[in-house]
Amino acid sequence: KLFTVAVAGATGAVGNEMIRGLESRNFPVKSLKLLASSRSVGRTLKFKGEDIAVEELTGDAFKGVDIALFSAGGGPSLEFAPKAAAAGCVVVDNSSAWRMDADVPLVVPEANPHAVAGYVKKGIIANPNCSTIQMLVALNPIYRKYGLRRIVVSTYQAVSGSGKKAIDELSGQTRAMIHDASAAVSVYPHRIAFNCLPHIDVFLENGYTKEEMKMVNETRKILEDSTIGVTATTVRVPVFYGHSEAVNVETKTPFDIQDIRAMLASAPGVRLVDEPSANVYPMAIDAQGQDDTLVGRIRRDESIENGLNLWIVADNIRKGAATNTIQIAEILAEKYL
Ligand code: A2P
Ligand code: 11C
Repeated sequence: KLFTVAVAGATGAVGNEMIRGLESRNFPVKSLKLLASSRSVGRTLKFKGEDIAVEELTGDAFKGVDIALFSAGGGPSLEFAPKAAAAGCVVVDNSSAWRMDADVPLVVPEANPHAVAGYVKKGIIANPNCSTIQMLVALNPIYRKYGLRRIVVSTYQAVSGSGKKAIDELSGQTRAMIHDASAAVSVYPHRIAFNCLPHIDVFLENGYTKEEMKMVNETRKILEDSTIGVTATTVRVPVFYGHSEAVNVETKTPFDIQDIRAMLASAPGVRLVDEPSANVYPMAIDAQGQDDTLVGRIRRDESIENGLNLWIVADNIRKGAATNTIQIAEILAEKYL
């Protein structure tokens, strides 16, 4: 069966990768609709060698569409996803707008594919935050076998997570600084070139950022386990693509470290990259442009019982956004529509 698919936010960093992913994964597309803001009307984008005109994202754009992949930001998702669903299409939304809605499934295909079935409630499925997705691709097998009491995560996140403007800002600032010129600051509150900002998304009343609380709340929802303790510090670093994470966990039951390695080596979506003696460990430059979640630096945390440390890296635009969204759409297409 072939499907009429729409990409909302098609001109953005994630939208572009969604179009490439539909093509490279050979998604059963009958026809593709590309939607963005009125600013982009008149542009064309390529899909399978053909030019497709960008149309404006409006409530009327979804007639006859079976599946809509949204990555146009939270505001447009809040407004247009229900309109798309009312028009009879299933929305897979990459924004944070719907993730914690009890009637919207939040899915990492490697961890909770069964949750896709819940799309019937609102016609919307949410794609988790990029930092949560890669962490759970790696932790899910450990959770299933040994349980998780607590997760302590620190992230090193690429600027592409903030969209195209931030990619331009890092390259512009880097160029300016190398030429001793002053670097314009606009996307972030401070210079990102040659700097680290312990600040992703907005600060909340509890002193955490929204990005940090997404990691806490989304993890519990996806694993369907509100007993897991999660605490996060999320940091923006001057990297273009690929989020890295230092993850410390405490399992519920004692684990065998060789078993953890063996499990991760065969876990879906994971590539074990862990030969420290040969300087082999996951790096953002190796994660970029591919779909695996790279896991390495696997070692026992000797300061507590049942403690484990890992270093987890993935392409935030691919597995962290576009690829995970398309994988959800693939489950929909194969099993439900
Ligand atoms: P446009 O290019 O027309 O502004 P990024 O995250 O890389 O900045 O991309 C954001 C994507 O979301 C772009 O495709 C952008 O379209 C789209 N977008 C942003 N705001 C809106 C809006 N209010 N209505 C429709 N599309 C939007
Ligand atoms: C970042 N994780 O790297 C963010 C981007 O909730 O979907 C995605 C924000 C979200 O800035």
